[in-house]
Amino acid sequence: MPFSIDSARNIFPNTLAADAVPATIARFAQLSAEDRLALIWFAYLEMGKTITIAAPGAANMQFAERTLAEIKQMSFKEQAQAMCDLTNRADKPICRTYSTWSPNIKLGFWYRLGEWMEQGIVAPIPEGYQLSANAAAVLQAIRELESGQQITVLRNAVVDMGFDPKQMGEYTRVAEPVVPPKDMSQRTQVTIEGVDNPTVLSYMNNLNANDFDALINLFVPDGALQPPFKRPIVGKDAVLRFFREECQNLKLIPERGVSEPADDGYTQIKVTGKVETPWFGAGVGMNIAWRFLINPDNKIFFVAIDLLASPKELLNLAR
Ligand code: 45D
Repeated sequence: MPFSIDSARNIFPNTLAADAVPATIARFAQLSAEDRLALIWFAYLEMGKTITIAAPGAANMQFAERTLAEIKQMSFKEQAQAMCDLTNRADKPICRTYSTWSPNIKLGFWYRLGEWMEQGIVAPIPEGYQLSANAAAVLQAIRELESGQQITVLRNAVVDMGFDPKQMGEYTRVAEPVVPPKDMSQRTQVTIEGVDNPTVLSYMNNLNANDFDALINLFVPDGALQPPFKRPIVGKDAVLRFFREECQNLKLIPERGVSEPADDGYTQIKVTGKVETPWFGAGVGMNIAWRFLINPDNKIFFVAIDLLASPKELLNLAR
């Protein structure tokens, strides 16, 4: 039977993803807006003691500047309301603007608000704010996650704010400019213990070089990529857009893998290793698996990227 995207999702079913992440996010979503804001504030302060977040570059910030300037003008009461509106996904102009932004612009916006809250320019979380019992339990659950899972929860909270884009009709997406691919002389080549498939190696090397045009040519036209905890993104156009909007300056550090024949002349390949985001650099190495399904012409039909449950999973190459 030929592979479908749906059947491809089940290759290497023993892969243990960090289910604590979606579970924590679901609990977080049940809390009141005030609790959610305060909880992220406390989590962010605590994480800041052990991991350093890089200041967003000007390219990330330029599109948020006008909205940030508006917020700066507001009274504390209006600022607190605007932050609650964003959290509540209210139908307000600021929430609609926010929804047009790529994840990195949203993260840069909150990074700046966080600085301003600390400096007293933006309404702080009230001193002595008491989290509800549920919120305190969610904060405790976040404390117990490993750092790669913590930043995933935080990123998700930020990405999910703003008005629901599905209810916005036509709108122009706003993302930071795409940087040119790395010069050939600057590129590095990965090696993967147990895997020498040239498509997989090119995938890693092109993504590390921000060479998204070369990268997308490794896929079949109706190929798909499934990011951690997401549905597959299907088709070259959509996958390329995702690379350009969300995948700049990642560092993929694959370590080992296994390759074996699948039905119809396809090859299934699982690779495990680390990924670093430009926001935290080498400070946070996320434990990742890539599960590739490669067609007989050596093109990528499907690849899933999983955030792993624990470092132990890096050694799990069972089929
Ligand atoms: O609400 O092979 C305050 C793909 C107040 C591509 C705040 C990939 C309250 C293919 C604290 C100020 C991408 C899938 C808020 C590989 C409040 C591929 C602020 C994987 C919100 C490998 C909070 C890539 C702030 C991966 C400022 C797995 C929070 C990338 C900032 C993962 C949080 C990247 C930040 C992750 C989180 C990045 C900056 C998880 C960044 C997370």
